[in-house]
Amino acid sequence: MQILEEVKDCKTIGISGHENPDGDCAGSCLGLALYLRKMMPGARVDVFLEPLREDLYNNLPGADTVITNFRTDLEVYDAFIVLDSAKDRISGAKELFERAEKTINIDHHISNPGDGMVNYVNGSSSSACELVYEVIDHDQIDTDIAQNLYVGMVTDTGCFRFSSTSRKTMQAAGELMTYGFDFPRIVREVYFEKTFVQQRVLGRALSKAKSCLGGRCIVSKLDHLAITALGGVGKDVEGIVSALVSTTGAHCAIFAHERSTGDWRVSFRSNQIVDVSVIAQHYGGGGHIRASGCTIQKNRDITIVIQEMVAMIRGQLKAADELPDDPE
Ligand SMILES: [Mn+2]
Repeated sequence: MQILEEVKDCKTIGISGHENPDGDCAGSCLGLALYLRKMMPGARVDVFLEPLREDLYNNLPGADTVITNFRTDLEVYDAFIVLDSAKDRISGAKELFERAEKTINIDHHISNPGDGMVNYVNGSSSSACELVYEVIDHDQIDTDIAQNLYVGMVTDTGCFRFSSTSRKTMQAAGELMTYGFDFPRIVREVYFEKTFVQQRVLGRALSKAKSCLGGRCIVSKLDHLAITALGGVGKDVEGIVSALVSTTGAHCAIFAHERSTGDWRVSFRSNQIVDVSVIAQHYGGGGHIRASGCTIQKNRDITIVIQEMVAMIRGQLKAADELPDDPE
């Protein structure tokens, strides 16, 4: 892959990724930045991202160099590289990208049209970090670069569980592991750990869960008061719907939580058969076949809306002949 040949004569390079940066976004930006700083010591390489979550900040070498206010004294960068995103989701970096002399876009989202003058978009790749690994010279990788790329692969593959995980992913991750960073601790901190408040909110959601359609659909909801009473805020419900769908016999799960505005955010997950994107779209939301979401306005009765959603899932399961006894 010759894509980095494009920047070899550049003196100033900007790098950015999507808003609300996750492990893959931040890991790919920082991994590539550390690599370019090493390979091109005369060049200036600036990374622009929204502030990183604490667990990522603590585990991604170079995180302290990220420019989080998107301010720079440079009018125009010689090259600007966007990773793990199209240009429409890079918040404050969009103008810098559009003004740059040369633009490069590297991404693994199939929906990305390729927003750079040079593009490397591969929808079958597990992560942007796997793509960065492909385009850099492996002889120049060091521990800090390896750690950044490893974090992105771990987080975007759900710890090497999702179907996007390939032999190539595992081979790259296996190679990166040999650089000697403390991967058990890092994986625990960036992937498995929850705050005490998040654990208690999860526990509340699990204890309130209902089993529908003979155990094929698991449903739970938390109103705003239930979350705040445990000291939680909106982001503390992340991961709850995944926990619900990890129930033996479940095809899918629905989790709804009330926002401070009174609106309800509903998340769907599906293991197989059920296409939850259709259900989210019916309510004005969107997403993928196996993961989607929508917002229900506060003037609607959420209990009745969820009953309608379960009825739609019943229809899909019956059509697929997966509900032979049609239990209530
Ligand atoms: Mn990604």
